[in-house]
Amino acid sequence: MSQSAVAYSVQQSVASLIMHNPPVNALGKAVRVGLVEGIEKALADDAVKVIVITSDIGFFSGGADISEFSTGDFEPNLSTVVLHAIEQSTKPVVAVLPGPAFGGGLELALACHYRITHKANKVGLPEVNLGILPGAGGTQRLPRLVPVQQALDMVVSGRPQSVTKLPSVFAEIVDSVEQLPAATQTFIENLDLTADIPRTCDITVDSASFDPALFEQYAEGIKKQARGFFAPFNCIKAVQAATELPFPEGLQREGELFLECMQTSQARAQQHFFFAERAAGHVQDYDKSTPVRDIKKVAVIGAGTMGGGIAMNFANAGIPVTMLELQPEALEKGLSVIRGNYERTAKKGKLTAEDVEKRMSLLTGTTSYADLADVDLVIEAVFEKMEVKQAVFKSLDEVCKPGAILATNTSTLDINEIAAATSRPQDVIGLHFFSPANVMKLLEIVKAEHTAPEVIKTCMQMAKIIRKVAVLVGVCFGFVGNRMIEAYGREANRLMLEGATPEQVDKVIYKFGLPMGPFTMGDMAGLDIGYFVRQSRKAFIEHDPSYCVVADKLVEDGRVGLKAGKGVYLYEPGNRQPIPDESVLEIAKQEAARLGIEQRKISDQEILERCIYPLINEGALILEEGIAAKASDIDVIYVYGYGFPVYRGGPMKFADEIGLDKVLTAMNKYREQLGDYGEAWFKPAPLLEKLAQQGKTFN
Ligand code: 3H9
Repeated sequence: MSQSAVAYSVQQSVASLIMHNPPVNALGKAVRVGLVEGIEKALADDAVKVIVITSDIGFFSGGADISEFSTGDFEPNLSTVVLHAIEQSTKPVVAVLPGPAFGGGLELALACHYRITHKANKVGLPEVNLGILPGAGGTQRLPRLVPVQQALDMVVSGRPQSVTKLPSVFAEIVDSVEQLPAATQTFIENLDLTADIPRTCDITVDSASFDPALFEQYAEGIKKQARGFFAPFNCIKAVQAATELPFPEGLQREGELFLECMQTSQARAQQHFFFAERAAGHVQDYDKSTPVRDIKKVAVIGAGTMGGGIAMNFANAGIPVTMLELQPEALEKGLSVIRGNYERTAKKGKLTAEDVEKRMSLLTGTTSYADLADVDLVIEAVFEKMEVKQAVFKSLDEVCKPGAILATNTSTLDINEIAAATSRPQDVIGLHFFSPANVMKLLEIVKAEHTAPEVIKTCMQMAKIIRKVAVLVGVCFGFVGNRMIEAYGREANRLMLEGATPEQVDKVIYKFGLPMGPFTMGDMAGLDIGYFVRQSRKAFIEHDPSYCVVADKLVEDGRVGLKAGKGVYLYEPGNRQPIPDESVLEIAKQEAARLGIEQRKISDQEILERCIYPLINEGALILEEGIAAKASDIDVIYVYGYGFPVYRGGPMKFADEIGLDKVLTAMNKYREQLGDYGEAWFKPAPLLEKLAQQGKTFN
């Protein structure tokens, strides 16, 4: 018989409601029903004097069941029915938290009359990350228990807090989870059952305890970091309501603000993204029985920016890394850059001097391949040229022990060809880190034709250890992320030829929500990178004489971007602020005339559609080809690797939200409008056509 979601038992006048809904005790319908029934039973039983709500799994509760949101079935309502019944109980209710309480889980605890937990526990209200706000009284009860500023910080940032930072929330915080049962028993024995029951809703927020200007200032303060987001500002309004309105009205206001958020496409996008991120970890290429190899020692080939960043990930996770460079000076330089990085982090107070030394001690340098004989994983991060990479892999094949995983960090090259340079293609895989590799969360794991399932599984698990979000993809030029970005960069460049200014294009994209537009990004990365790729892919672009011609000219003039003080924009020494340059517009004008392209005023809407829709279209081709297993994987890659706004859910979710029929119509419109160019680049992917015609979505 399956265990019920809330087990009810009575022992020595204490009724226990034990939630059991693995993996995180989400407050789905069964749990909500179980809690209400439990409270009713306990109230009806004269033998019961005290009620305990707790859990028998690692979590107290991870909050409302997010997968139920799309069903619209909220009955019995968590806030107005379940938590109301708990708070209004005429018998004291004690929440005992053996593990974390998030979102609705913490709201449940706050509606109880007493809370007990242990020092190592954490709680939080992360709803803002789902595009909503705490909608079960969290914004009303928390400011009644902790200083208003602290409540605001928790609700608006969504960050979990150590329970030790919230002493006023808990009746008792014991040293360890093992002490909880005994501490609970003693606490209950000592309860004065004749005393008034302390209900959070009866507390009034002391208006003298905060500055009334706080809310406006807070909204102003988060304007930059929360740019484009809707929910954080509603979070502030909800907390403000707790300070201005009696509890019932405040709760009603919270409900209105919650609903307002829930109805936005941002909420749908962010909730999609929550599941997308987790779904990326569910892959078909292996199963539970697939073995995993130990990764206890790693080597990185190449101590440049990329190699150094990759190595730091492992040192940060306590895994020793050998860095190989053939030139001792390059090795020295690489190691000193890493030290400099750590020391800068320490200066900001995020690492101690001891941490720096510990991490540096895990990094050793070598100039000899022979020193890699005993490593479990090697990641190559050398110059992006097939012959160079193949030579490295040949050497690795000669020295590495059997079973060592041989990975390449290539961003464009064919991993099957690299694998063919070895006698063990089953051990070869792509680990495509994004720059700066020690910061960016994304890791594209690229399986080649012969990569063994256990190698894939080991790398997927290893990604978690080094705190990356891994997405498994297949081999093609640029894999998923860079293959799609090519379409976006190409279109930005073409728009400049047609008469848009770089500032206009960058502004449109920035307003859409990316951290910067394509021209600012290109200058920052270095225009020579794209130039080099174009040189090696002439066949791919030869049918389009307009392909990035302005960018090519700039690079040939030495204008390679920020590092040269000039690229598409100009830069003053030591300043990253782009300065528009008329001479670039002049080049665009001349090139347009040479190519017979008539310059015109281009609307912001056209710029947005022409940059984003071809990117989505490429995503559709990638799905059709099986390079990505699911649309949500592409979304994860774009949010974590390219700064696509999470409140749009990623490019494929964005397309779903606006409607695939609209994307298809626009693709066809530009295909017609742009003549040969349109024919070359705006042909809708068959999958887009099919789904649009069927009224379906990518996700
Ligand atoms: C809310 O409470 C609204 C209320 O204010 C108002 C309501 C009226 N629902 O992350 P993991 C699944 S909104 C459904 O890998 P971890 C997750 O998808 C909620 N499913 O584990 C995954 O499934 P799968 C506010 C959920 O240990 C599995 O559980 N709460 C939920 O690394 C394991 O998850 C939040 O925003 C859920 N609430 O991290 C907290 N939570 O195995 C959201 C998890 O099929 N959750 N799942 O892929 C989290 O932040 C993390 O999951 C948590 C555990 C920290 C709890």
